[in-house]
Amino acid sequence: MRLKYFITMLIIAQAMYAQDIRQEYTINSGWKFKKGDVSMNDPKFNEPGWEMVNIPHCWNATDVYDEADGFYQGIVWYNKTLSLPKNIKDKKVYLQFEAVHQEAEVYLNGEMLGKHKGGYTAFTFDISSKLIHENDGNNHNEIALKADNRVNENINPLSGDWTFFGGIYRDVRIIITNPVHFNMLNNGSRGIFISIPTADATKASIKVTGALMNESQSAANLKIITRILDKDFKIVLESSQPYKLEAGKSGEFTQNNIVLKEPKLWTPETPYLYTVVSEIVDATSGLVLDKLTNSLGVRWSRFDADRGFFLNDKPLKLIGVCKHQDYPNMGNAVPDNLQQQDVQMIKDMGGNFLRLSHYPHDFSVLEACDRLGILVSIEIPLNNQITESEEFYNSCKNMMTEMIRQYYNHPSIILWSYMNEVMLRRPFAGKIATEYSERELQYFANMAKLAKDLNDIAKKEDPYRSTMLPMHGNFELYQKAGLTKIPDVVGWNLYKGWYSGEFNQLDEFISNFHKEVPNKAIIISEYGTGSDTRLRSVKPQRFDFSVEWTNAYHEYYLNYIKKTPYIAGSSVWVFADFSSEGRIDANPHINNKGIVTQFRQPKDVFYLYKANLSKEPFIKIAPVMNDNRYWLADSANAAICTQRIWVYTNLEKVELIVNRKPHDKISTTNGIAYFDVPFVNGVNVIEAWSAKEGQLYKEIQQVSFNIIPRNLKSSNTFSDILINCGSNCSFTDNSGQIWMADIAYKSSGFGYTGGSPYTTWMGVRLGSDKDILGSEDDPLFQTQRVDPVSYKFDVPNGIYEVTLCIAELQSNKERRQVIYNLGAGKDDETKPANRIFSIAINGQVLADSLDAAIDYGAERAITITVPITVYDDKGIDVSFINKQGSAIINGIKVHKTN
Ligand code: GCB
Ligand code: CA
Repeated sequence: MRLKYFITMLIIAQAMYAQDIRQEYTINSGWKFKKGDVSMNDPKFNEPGWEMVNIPHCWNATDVYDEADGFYQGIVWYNKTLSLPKNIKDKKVYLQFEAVHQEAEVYLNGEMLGKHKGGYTAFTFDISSKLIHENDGNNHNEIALKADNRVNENINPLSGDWTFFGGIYRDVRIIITNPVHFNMLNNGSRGIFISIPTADATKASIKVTGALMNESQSAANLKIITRILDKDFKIVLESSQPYKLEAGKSGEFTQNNIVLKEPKLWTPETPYLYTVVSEIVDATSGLVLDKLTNSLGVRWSRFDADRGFFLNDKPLKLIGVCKHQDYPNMGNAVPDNLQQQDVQMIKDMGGNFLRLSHYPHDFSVLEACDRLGILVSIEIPLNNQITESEEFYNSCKNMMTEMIRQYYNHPSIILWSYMNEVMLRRPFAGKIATEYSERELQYFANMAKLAKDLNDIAKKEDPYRSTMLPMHGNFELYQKAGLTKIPDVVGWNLYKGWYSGEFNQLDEFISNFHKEVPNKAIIISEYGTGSDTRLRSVKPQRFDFSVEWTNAYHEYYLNYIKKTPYIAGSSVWVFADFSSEGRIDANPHINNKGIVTQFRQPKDVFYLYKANLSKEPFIKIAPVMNDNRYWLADSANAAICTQRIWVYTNLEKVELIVNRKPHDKISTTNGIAYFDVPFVNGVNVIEAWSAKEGQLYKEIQQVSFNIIPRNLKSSNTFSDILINCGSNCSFTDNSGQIWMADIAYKSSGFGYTGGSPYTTWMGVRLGSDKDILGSEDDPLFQTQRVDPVSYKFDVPNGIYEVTLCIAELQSNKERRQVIYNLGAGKDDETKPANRIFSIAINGQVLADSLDAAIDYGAERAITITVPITVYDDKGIDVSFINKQGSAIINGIKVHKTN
């Protein structure tokens, strides 16, 4: 007995000498990949057809943006030769995947290791017994993985407004431990859970729980040691517990005698992190057998239905954003540094809250939140609806357990969330939305049961954090199903003033909810509007995707949120524009509600938030990304064009200097100061100055302005006129040309006579949500003027080119419904127009009996360019002649060639 023990120790000692306790490293390089299925009996890994890839990898990085409907959703295979260190026969070896979307079946040397369902959580296999060890001690083993990203009715999510990208898109790693080790097979978690059952400013009691295993041949006499290190990695506390474990057995442990005096508290301003080092030590030899480190932030939090959120007993308004994880050209295979850069940007903006939607994100995101002091809500991808099957319920519950265990030790997390807008799709809805059939009531009951189960899991796993259920703006439905009662916090996703209604319906909705359900804390878990930085408007309106409508919306919402004490927090939908393959907005396949673009360039509203939230003195001239402008002179004789600019700042007063002359000095309100600026033709230099405590802050923006004269004939400065027909927005196209908002004809100038803009959604929306084929300039073609008499241009004599842009928007082409667009599809946009018309320029018919839908195909961009010589001071007259139905025109350009 003694001898055996001695020998075991010797083996361990040697092993420890050879390598440091636990080895952990990624195996991301050099994988093979192939679309389609293979047979594990004869997988032909070495035959042609396999592509070499690295992890993170996503097989839909580009096909989600093309003009064809859909993207590759199906089976794929990965394969890799795994070279492990020599002589590890006596070790335990684990293979860990941080995420595979969404079903994975993993093999080692042809034998199945197991399956995993769900695309956003980690999973680990013990591969020790299946490894092949060669005689020389080398290890060459083969991993094969089958993945499938098709929607599966028994796995959540069933549907959603984001792309279900396939891939092994987060790190894959090998972990090698000694036979005595912390539990490696607890739902992909670290196996150790750190919590703070009680804390105040004078002391915090820390609890560490976990499990360990003795997979050696003999009983082990151990110590479990927990050390707490301060931020300089000095030990401030140590706790040790003797532990005996029989061979082949596993056991749990709890250490709750750890009391930290005068703890440094973790807050958004001072995100102080301690480090917890957990060790399993051989009691006899003193050798460390296993070791894990985790971060610890000492903080406690609660929600109050009337007074909002409290961190460490102090009120704190949570203000921040939601975020998806994709990046252009990468899909979901986004490197850690880019993910962390997002969190840094949110911090720089002054945000203190991040709702990780609609699924758990990469661990590196949480590390950044811990380090930077951003509070987090994290959720499982259960979205829109449920399947009433045990298998589905179990998939939800497993994901909830996996999520909580895997992310447990991140101090930044304050909310475990589940079920986003789960009443949005109502599979058993009757014709009248407010009437509920027996079947639907049954569905609601099943839904409530699942919500209750998920909430119970969260409470059982982690009694120290709160829960949230984010709902869409239909109070009655969630109330009816009993969902508003279940979580600690009700999240409201509200789009008043975007999908429906007016901005101020927000107040009505929230105050009504607070009255009806007075004991529930509220977070506005989503709010936002689409904006395409190519679209600008001086007459913004709902659903025009202009930057200006979005600015007005956020100004309203932010003010309301700030002043309403019972709103605990809010998260903008959404941090960055993101891929949603099935969505058709101004930029098809992209949801553009981001406050930064897909490439993370800030839009105006990013600075609105910064001006309101950040404490660092800051000043920014806006609109941003709009330094080329083009509009009419103020009057027939004027050489200037007056347009509004504004300054976002957290400083009190701003002085504006325009082209080196003082222009105006005004006080800021809610972070903004507005100025009307007289732009001159050519380059304009705008400076904004402010001062605080003797320090000067300034910003400079250059705007190059192209002023179009009101009287074209007397001018020799213009060369091009471009009009975005049927739209109030100016649009910058793919080649950088600016198409100005539609304009009525005035004598000696230019513009339309007759007709009206094409509207949908019963007149609410200008233009329509069609993916225009054959063009990147969708917004130009998504809006049009219907039944115009003519467009006239009173240009001087000369040689010109006229370009006509046309697309038939009305067709019965099969389309996928974007369910979020609640007003869509209700009018004649789905009926073919069957129109035939001719266009004449200065009396000469050039497009005779054009039937755009038949000649070119509906929803396809058509451009026709015609040369024309203007003499006799006739100008240009483009007239439309209806043959059947009404003529249309989507854009028109006049270019002077000499
Ligand atoms: C929502 C959903 C989110 C969508 C968003 C939108 O309510 O929760 O997934 O992307 O609205 O943009 O419509
Ligand atoms: Ca247009």
